[in-house]
Amino acid sequence: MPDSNQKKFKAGEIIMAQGQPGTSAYIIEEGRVEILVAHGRDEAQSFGTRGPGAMIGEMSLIDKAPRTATVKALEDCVLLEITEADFTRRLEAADPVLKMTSKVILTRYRDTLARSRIAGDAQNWPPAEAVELNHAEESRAIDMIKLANDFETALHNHELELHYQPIIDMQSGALKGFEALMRWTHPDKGFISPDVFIPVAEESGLIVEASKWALSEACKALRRIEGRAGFDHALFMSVNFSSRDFAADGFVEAVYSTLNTTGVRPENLHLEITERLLMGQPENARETLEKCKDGNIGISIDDFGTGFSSLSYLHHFPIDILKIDRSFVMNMVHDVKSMALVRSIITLGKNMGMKIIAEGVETLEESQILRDLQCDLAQGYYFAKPMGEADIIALLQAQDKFQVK
Ligand code: G
Ligand code: G
Ligand code: MN
Repeated sequence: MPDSNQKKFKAGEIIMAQGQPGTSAYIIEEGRVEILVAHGRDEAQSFGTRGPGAMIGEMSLIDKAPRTATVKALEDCVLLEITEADFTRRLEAADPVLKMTSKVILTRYRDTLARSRIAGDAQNWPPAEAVELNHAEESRAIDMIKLANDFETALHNHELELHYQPIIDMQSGALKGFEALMRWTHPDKGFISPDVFIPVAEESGLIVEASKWALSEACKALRRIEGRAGFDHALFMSVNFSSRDFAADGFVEAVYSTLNTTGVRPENLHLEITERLLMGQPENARETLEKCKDGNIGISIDDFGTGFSSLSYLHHFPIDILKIDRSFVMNMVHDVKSMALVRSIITLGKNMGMKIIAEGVETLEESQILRDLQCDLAQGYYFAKPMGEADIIALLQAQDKFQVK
């Protein structure tokens, strides 16, 4: 269904009539309209005119209550219709805080009009307080704002920590690098899963600051780990980034600056991003990735295969590594379709000159299968869970090889 239908009105036609129920707002594409408001039995008064780019009838987007004004076409008009259904669908997809705010503003606007009697006979509207409370109760906004505020405090109070999960070479069993994963221990609520706080951090925009911290911390940790375990510029660190990070000003410059100050070589940093990021802002992502690629930074696609994207995008971006989502790895032993997918991703990636990392390897059997399929690298609980820096150093001092077959 198209988002907005074009509607045409001839000069002199009434587009909406005061007192009638409304179900659409319009954006004026061409022409001018006049806004007329009548009080009781008095003759309608002009409230002014509106031209191209203006929106009319917006309050009906929240409810179907009566139009507060009559709008008449002064010239032939072309309008883009935004139906209540279009708006509701968009609002459902929006950040809960934005959603609640838009509803409250529109409700309060209507209430103000009613109280000032500008809009004439408005006795039938429910009191704004009741409607607004309803918006608040039905929305996730309150929980989200609280969690976002707590997350901001966490960032400044060092409640966030990084854990590092080893990534293993499937031929030699050698440890080649790590994925840095954010961990948050809330002072009252205890451990909070990244599946809960990462979306909140993304929606509030706090992820940008959190990612900067994670990048810098992960790079510093990599140098410390290498120093303590006797590796020199031999291991890589993979850091997760969200689309918010990519959209932020100066992202690439900040990454290079962190590499400079920490002494990590660009080829030993991998940016881990999702297919969704690439699909969501393809041109911006491409430019950003090209700039990273020019300096030899690695690019990995996380959760590969779950983004229901077309494969044609793969050659559009400078991608080095595909990470097979753990759902396929977990199911491949029992499910022929998952096995076929794992096999196809490995073949596809290799044919395109990429390396493959399998995620979520939990058993020796899975490791053996992946090795036979020529998968380059793997991570998962079978080899090692994500762990703190001290545990990683202890692990590396005790062993630098893992059993893969
Ligand atoms: O670590 P697991 O614990 O459950 O992580 C869940 C999800 O959160 C993973 O998909 C992981 O990529 C994401 N995640 C973990 N740490 C970070 C981070 O530092 N930045 C971003 N953007 N996502 C992260
Ligand atoms: O960004 P990504 O979705 O790749 O995040 C990796 C997530 O997978 C982390 O939450 C990590 O803790 C988790 N993980 C890593 N290895 C395993 C595994 O073997 N099994 C399962 N179930 N989860 C894993
Ligand atoms: Mn990841």
